[in-house]
This record gives sequence, C-alpha cells and structure tokens, in this order.
Amino acid sequence: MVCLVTYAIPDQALTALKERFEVMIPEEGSFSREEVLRLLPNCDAMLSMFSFKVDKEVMDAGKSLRIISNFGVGFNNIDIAYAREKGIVVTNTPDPVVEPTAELAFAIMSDLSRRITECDAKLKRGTGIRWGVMENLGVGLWGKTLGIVGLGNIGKAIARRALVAGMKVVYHNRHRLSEAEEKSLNVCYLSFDELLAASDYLSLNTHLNDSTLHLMNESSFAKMKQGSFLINTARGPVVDESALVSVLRSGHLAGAGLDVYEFEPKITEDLLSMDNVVLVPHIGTATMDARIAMGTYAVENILRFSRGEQPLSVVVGAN
Ligand code: 8YV
Repeated sequence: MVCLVTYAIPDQALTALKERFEVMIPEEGSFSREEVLRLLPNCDAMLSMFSFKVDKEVMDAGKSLRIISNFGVGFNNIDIAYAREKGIVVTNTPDPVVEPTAELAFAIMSDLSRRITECDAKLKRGTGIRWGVMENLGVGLWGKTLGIVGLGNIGKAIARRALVAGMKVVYHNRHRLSEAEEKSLNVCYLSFDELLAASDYLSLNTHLNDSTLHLMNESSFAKMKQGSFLINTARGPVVDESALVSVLRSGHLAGAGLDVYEFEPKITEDLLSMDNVVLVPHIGTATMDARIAMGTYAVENILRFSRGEQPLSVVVGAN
C-alpha cells in the first residue's frame, strides 16, 4: 500500500507507517498541488495538512484513495460532502492539539492585556516607549470575564487556565453542556448575544463551517462590550477582518490577538500597524512535541483503518 504525506512532518511520527506502507513524502516543506495530483493516482492513503485544499479534483485524482488523514483538528480544507459521496474516509487529530492551542490562546490573551509585544517592539526599535508609573498601563486578567465561543476540548482547556488566573468563564455552544458538566467545569452558558455583551475577552474556538463563517461581523462586534478583546486561535474566516479593523479603529475593541487570518497567509494590511493587535503565524500547535504527537495520531488513524479497525477520530466514516 502507498501513502502520500503532503508535508515533511517529523520522521519519528512515520516509523510505524513505513512498516506497512510505501511512504511518499517531500524532503522538506510540502509537495506542490501539481506534485500531489501526479503522485496521488497510486496512493491508498493521504496524510494532508490544513493548508492543502483537498477538493474534487484531488479526490478524483486519487483513483484508489480510501482514506484522508488530516493533520490537525480542523478539516475545512477538505470537501467533506464529496469525500462522503466517494466513500473516502476522513479522519482528524483532535486530541494532541488541545493543550498547545490552549497555551497559545492564553499566552496571546496575557500578552495583549499587559501590552508585552507592544512594549517589546518599542524598546527594541528605541522609540515610542515612555517610562513611568502611569505609562504602559494594561488590563489585569484577574476578576475579568472570559467568553468562549465553542466550548469543545480546546475551549475547556482555555477555561481551566482562565479559572486558575482568577477569571470568570462564560461560554456559548450550539449544544449546551449538561448542568453537571457546567458545574464541574465552573462555566456558565449564555446566548451568543449575551456572551458578546458580558465578555471582557472573547476567545473563538469553533470549527469553520457555513454557520460560523463571519460569525464575528459588524453587527456582532457592535454587541461586544466596550473595551473588550478578541482572541482567535480557531480559523480566520470566522472573523470578518475589515469589520475587525473598524472596531479596533473606533476604539470599541481594546485589542485583538490573532493566530489565524481570513485570507491566510495574507494578513489585512491595517492590522499590521496596530499596537494593540498581537499577530502570530498560525502557531497554535507549533511545538515539536505537538507535531510528533499529531503525526503519530494521524498515522495511527491510517493504520487502524488499514487493519479494518475504527480510526481514533473519524470525520467521515466508511459507507
Ligand atoms: C494545524 C490546526 O493543523 O489543528 C488544527 O486544525 O489549525 C493546526 O493544528 C497545524 O498547524 C498543521 O498545519
């Protein structure tokens, strides 16, 4: 059997795969779309990255493709309906991304609040900083309210950190958690509009789909609390970036921390020059430990499927 790995992930994650499959993987970086289209006809399995679009053309090129194992929890890069139609199994890696993504979301929130990146940049360029007791004032997290949109595993891991930091945690989900779970997590459910109005910090932790595309738009931003902050470690298109720029400009929002972008990897120009915006290049899971764990998990999904067993995490099951 042959498996195409579209991106050069750590070798440690591929040992078990290589015992059972012939593995095609680029020496470094990623295969281009043309290379994938050329190599795929001989492949039974593909291990794909969120940045690689797996559309009809790709799936049609994979004449014997039986499984797409996506490296990451998000799968908006894959045409799920078409995979289902073709009977191609799709899996993802929800577990290993939880703690690293929560760490980054919390780090961005702290950074924004205490203006760490802003001060660092001013000190390094030697202009703009003023020293003094009443200068560089930030906002403390302790006693503030964190609103989480999408209280899945990542949202819950952020909530745990926020509670330890003395914050109150509220959330909105399409499906409310049980009362017992809310109690054990120490979180309160609010409607989306109530959440917007109550949160000093709003963390986006939802999947990108038709119902979450531009969830944060002019109207939802207007409902956010004056002087609040937005943190997005989910998917860029959940936010209408031009609406975000407007509410940052007007001062309605105090700041934003972004790991993901509407037009990734392109970043809306206006955001680049704002001191109250912290930007990182989609590094939510960018630690070597997480990369190895994600790769191992994605490989395990393929191996289980190839043995006729249930993969660890299935997005589209076998027909
Ligand atoms: C990326 C992510 O997949 O899990 C996700 O959905 O966005 C990330 O973990 C990862 O950076 C690999 O590209």
